Amino acid sequence: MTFTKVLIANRGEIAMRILRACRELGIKTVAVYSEPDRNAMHVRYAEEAYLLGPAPSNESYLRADKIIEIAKKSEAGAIHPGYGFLSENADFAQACEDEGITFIGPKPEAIAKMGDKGVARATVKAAGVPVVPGTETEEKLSDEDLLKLAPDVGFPLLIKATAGGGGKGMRQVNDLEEMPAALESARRESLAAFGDDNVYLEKMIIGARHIEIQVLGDNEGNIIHLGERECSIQRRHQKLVEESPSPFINEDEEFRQKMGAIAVQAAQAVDYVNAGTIEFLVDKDKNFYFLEMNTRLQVEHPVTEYVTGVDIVKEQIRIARGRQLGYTQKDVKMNGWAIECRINAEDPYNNFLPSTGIIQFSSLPTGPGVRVDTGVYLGFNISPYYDSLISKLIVWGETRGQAILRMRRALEEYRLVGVVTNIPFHQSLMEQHRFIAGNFDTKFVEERFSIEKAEEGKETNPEIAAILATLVAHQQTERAAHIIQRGKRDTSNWKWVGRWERMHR
Ligand code: MV4
Repeated sequence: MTFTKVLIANRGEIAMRILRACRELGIKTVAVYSEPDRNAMHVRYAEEAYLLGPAPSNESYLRADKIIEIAKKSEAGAIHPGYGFLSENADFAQACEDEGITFIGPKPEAIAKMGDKGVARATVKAAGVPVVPGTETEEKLSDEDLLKLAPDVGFPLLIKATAGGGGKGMRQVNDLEEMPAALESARRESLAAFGDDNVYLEKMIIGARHIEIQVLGDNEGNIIHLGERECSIQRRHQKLVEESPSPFINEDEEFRQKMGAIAVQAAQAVDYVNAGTIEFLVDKDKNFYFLEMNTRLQVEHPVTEYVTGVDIVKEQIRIARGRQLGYTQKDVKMNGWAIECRINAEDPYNNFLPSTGIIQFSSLPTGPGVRVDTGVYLGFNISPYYDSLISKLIVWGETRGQAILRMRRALEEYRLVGVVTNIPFHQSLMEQHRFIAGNFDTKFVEERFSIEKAEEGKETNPEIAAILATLVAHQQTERAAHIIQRGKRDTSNWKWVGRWERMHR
């Protein structure tokens, strides 16, 4: 269990994040890399680095065998998988265990159970966690079974891949007639993506938000939650902006603790150890349903770190070393507001087409309440082989309004030449009244927001900055004076935005 050297089986900003935690803890580090990453930041930062192979992931960062061999050769006692790649691969976690290497993450059994969405649903439901009504079996269901069950589930419904997650192999079905074709294409997509064509049905929850709860568990069975993250700002299942708290939950501490306790129950159902995330769909009436559990460190973990003060990566290492959690539930307090913008190498004016190129100039935002997690630097070549995430810009403010103003300032300071980024998208979003008002669901970016329209509007609505500033000042006064009672504050605060929204409809 104890180790003094960690191999980081990842690249980019998350490899850097983990390396930095190790450095602060006095843990020695081993990096692995693919050919195009030979000069990457994580390779330079680690004390040792080993080549895995050519660019494609299945010849490099997915090579479980090589990674374990390098860990043994370099005498790394533990492997941190980061996110993506091998992070949710139960066989890899098992292989580490078999070789006497600590996998910094949950047990293989927990990864496997949560990886099968049918098993995950059944397991958490049995533990008292609300799941979306739908088919309720761990058995394989034939088309015939599904056609029979569909009317009971009710329309519209969603066909989901058992092996899926993140929307792959998912189909919306509005009536029975659409079922056969949708089943066929969902199965085909799932087979191609996961080598498994098993599917199940869920009633479709309309107009829901995506809110997730961060959990931490140690080897003694203690599990706590670190509050929620709002992740509804996404496009094609790619999250773009995350925040904590959620504007939908903000002042409702009772609801937060209720969701948190349920998330802990879901984690307990699989004897969860280390950091994980329970995803929920939350409707307007605050009904919430378990969607899936991510059994890994997530991209958006920094917003939780900012508001709770917990270093999640250090906690992961502490847990993996067999120590007790450094916090009990009552130690966890949420303070202020954090927002993360994912800075991607993609063109927001051209259907978010990925862009590539060499970073010719880079100047990062700094100053109070600003954190940038990045894995690239001047001269680095953004290649098409991996995801398009260049960096994460995270800000903290006392209130949501302060955080938005700070994000606007930080986005303005951010300079990157050589590759097209989605920074203009984030700038437009931070000025959008529905975003400012916290009035959005998972369909917002795809159906209600267009950067082109937002920018057209900008010329005619130059007062947005002034309105935001007024709003923030108004919030500060209210906070100081305690005029508005707890729980009511949020709605009242945003009446300014509502007024402005009506003016410009
Ligand atoms: C849903 C849903 C509505 N009703 N399930 C998308 C990816 C996968 N994690 C689950 N997803 C959804 N499942 C029911 N029963 C809507 C979505 C969904 C969604 C969920 C989270 C974040 C963004 C989303 C975008 C579209 C659809």
